[in-house]
Amino acid sequence: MSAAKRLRARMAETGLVHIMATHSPLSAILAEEAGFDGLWASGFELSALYGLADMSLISMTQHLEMLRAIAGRTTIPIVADIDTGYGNAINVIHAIGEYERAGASAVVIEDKTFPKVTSLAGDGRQQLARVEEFQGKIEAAIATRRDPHFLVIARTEALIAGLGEAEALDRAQAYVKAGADMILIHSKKKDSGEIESFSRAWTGSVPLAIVPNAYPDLDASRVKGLGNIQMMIYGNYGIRAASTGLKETFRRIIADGGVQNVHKDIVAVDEIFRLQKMRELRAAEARFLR
Ligand code: SPV
Ligand code: MG
Repeated sequence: MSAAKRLRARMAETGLVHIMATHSPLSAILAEEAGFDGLWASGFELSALYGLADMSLISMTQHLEMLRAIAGRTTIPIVADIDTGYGNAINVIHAIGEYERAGASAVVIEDKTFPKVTSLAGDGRQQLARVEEFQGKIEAAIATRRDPHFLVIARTEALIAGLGEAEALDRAQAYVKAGADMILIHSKKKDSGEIESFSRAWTGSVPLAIVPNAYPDLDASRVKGLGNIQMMIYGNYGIRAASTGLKETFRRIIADGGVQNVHKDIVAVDEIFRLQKMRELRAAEARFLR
């Protein structure tokens, strides 16, 4: 069974899948071990990993390379954040082939214009593509996928752009007409009212995905009560958690004038060896090195 088929099966079985943001194979391994249903190959996280803003500055090649490395070290499905699809519908055709071959089970394409600005920036320039143009991208993605289970998720940024619920609903319905398997509805409001209202108003034939970054109080039990939402993507929690750990540890080493205190509070080298599968490699050494 393909990972994409497993992702669909898990959604059908549980009604809500939990997808964790990753920026590296190590963060992806930890997410899989923690029990997430899938991984989000986040553009925001990878941009931040490079010390860059999420403004179409990293290339498709950089993102693909990381996704390939993540896929090589994990088994759970990967949802790829391909931003605007790296150009027009022709670029989308190219991207879908590459991402599917690299090991993605799903892509999320957003209806902004290239180059995009990250959605959560307070005064970000949020320019949307024409509906027909974006429908062409969705149709191109559907026509290109090899595995029929590979999910094409259309993300509307209508609420992010301040265009209101009616425009968001119209766009979402237009994207379903173009063949989208799911709609990702994004909001940067600090309370979840906008998302809850959209979810209640949604009468489309496909389920919704959300990224509760700006409105963290909307947890799984409340999401289940809303109906319609079948995927929660924890969009920037991997890189924020990593930054928290690094920042505090680095601060303490400077303050303490050495590592004599922090070493007890961070994972031991043996734990990193485990994550690196050192034991298996040592066994292979014993077996094959002569
Ligand atoms: C990402 O993680 O790259 C996302 C989610 O697209 S957000 O940054 O909230 O737009
Ligand atoms: Mg993104």
